[in-house]
Amino acid sequence: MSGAGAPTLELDGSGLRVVVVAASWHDVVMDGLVAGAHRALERAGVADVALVRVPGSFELPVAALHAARAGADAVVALGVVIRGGTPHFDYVCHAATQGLTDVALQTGTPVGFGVLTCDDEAQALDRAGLEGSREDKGAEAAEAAVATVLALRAL
Ligand code: DLZ
Repeated sequence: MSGAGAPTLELDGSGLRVVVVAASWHDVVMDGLVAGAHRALERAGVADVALVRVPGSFELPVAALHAARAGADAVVALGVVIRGGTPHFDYVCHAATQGLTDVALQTGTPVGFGVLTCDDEAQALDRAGLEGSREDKGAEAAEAAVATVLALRAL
C-alpha cells in the first residue's frame, strides 16, 4: 500500500479528549510516531492529550478499549511490527488490526490506526515522521481519529 493519495485535513479538535496508546518495540520509530501524533493533535487544537505506553502492538487493543470506556473522544493507536522469520508477525498484525477495529465498532469511539507493518526497519523509519522520513504515519493516524470524531458529530 502506498502513502500517495492521503487527504489534507483542516481540523478543529478543540475541546476533544484524545488518548494516544503506543507500543514500545522499535523505540526510534516509535519516538517518531508518537511525536508526529502529538504535532498533529497540537495543530488541530486538541489540548487534552494523554499518552499510554504498552509493551507491544498485541496489547494496543485492550489499552484502546480502556481509553474508550474511560471517556476518550478518540484513540490514536501507534505501533511498529517488523517481519521476522516466524509467523509471529502475522499473528501480532492480525491481533492488533482486528482488535482495534473491534474496539472502534463496539464502543463507537474512533480509533486512528497508526500501526506500521513492515518488512524491515528501513521501511518503518521511512514512515515514522522523523527527519528524512517520506511519511508521517503517527500524524496521519491522529488526524484521521480527530476527523472521524468531527464527521460523526455532524451526522
Ligand atoms: C513478540 C513480538 C515480536 C516478535 N515482534 C514485535 C514487533 O515487531 N512489534 C511489536 O509491537 N511487538 C512485537 N512483539 C510483542 C507482542 O506485541 C506482545 O507484546 C508480546 O507477544 C507479549 O504479549
